[in-house]
Amino acid sequence: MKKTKTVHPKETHKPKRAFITGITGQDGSWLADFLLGMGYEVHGLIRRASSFNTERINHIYQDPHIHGVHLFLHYGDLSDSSGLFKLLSQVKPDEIYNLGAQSHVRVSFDQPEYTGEVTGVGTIKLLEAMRETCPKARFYQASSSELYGGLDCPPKGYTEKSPFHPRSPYGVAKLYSFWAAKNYREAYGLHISNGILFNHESERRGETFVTRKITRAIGRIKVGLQKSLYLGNLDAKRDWGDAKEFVKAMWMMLQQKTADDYVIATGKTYSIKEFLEVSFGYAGLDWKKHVKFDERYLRPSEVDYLLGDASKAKKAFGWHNETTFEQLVERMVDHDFELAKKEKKSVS
Ligand code: NAP
Ligand code: G4F
Repeated sequence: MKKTKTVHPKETHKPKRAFITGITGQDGSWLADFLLGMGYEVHGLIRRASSFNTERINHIYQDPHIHGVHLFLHYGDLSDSSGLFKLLSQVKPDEIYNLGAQSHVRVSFDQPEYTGEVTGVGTIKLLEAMRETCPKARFYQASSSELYGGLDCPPKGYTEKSPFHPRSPYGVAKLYSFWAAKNYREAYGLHISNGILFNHESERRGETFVTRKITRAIGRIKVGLQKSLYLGNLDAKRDWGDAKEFVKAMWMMLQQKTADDYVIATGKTYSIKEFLEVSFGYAGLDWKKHVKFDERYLRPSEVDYLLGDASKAKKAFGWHNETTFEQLVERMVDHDFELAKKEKKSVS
């Protein structure tokens, strides 16, 4: 990838400070790994829960009593504006990454109002806190290809100029956040960028999203812990990339002199059926013998087709994906086979 002109934080005396909402999620955990590797001091917002929700970041967590710690976790919630305000005034970050969200599209139909509160209005709460307490910070908003809705896709994929037509309460909430971010950039001259990211997956993907649901099932079928896998619509197509590579694009956006909006995608699209063929095939299994249909996984309105064109990001800061679809699938299958073996051991 082309190098950006930014000075590497490790080369400066004072480390740059980042604040991440959603640090316990797939992207937040990869981004924290990446920023710590770049010498950043990382502050993450975590939700108080009655059970541990920090599994994805346990490997980088250090006891705060130890000298020289670079990762700090703070309790908070995107619905709690006074808490966000207090936190940002204490932390005074150089960069803010807003990744926190109720991010499941199917669930957003069951919890539309809650999704609107967190995934939509939560963003404006954070933007207001930034405007009041640290207006010089740079802000990344986790926008989504769900904004496009899968209709009238140009042959090379959706671009930053394509019209939006969200097809779920999640998409509608993300649309609100997209425009809130853009409006705060225009109205107040703040450095705020939207990353319009197409689907990105990894071995840290939540287990109810379709790719990880499939690779988890493959591992469990292989070791004899499961026989069938229940899925919904197998014909939808997604532009699936590697989450590890996608979080780097978030950082690259914030290193640009001027804030802007960028599509991040691989430019290739595959159906759920194709994902099943490649993943089950790699594991030496026939998906047709295991996959069953369950209508509860259908959505009242579906996004049938997603393909993204990331030419603008490539031209501006040299981002492009490297991991192929097959490499990503194989990495996830391998990981989840190992996980299933451990699971099997613990129950036998
Ligand atoms: P994820 O794994 O579902 O993580 C979501 C994160 O948000 C978790 O850390 C979660 O905390 C946190 N969160 C949920 N509700 C919150 C609240 N009320 N206050 C504060 N934090 C809250 O999602 P992801 O895949 O990492 O995606 C990161 C962001 O990118 C999300 O905004 C998502 O909508 C967006 N996005 C994702 C993709 C994709 O393909 N992955 C594509 C485009 C955009 P808990 O761990 O406590 O649940
Ligand atoms: O894996 P999914 O749930 O991801 P979806 O709906 O594309 O949303 C993800 O990507 C968005 C970016 O485009 C993000 F903004 C969002 O936060 C999230 O990360 O579903 C993918 C496809 C859908 O067409 C769905 O109908 O898989 C289909 N599918 C078929 N059976 C299923 C299932 N999806 C899930 N989750 N579970 C199933 O059993």
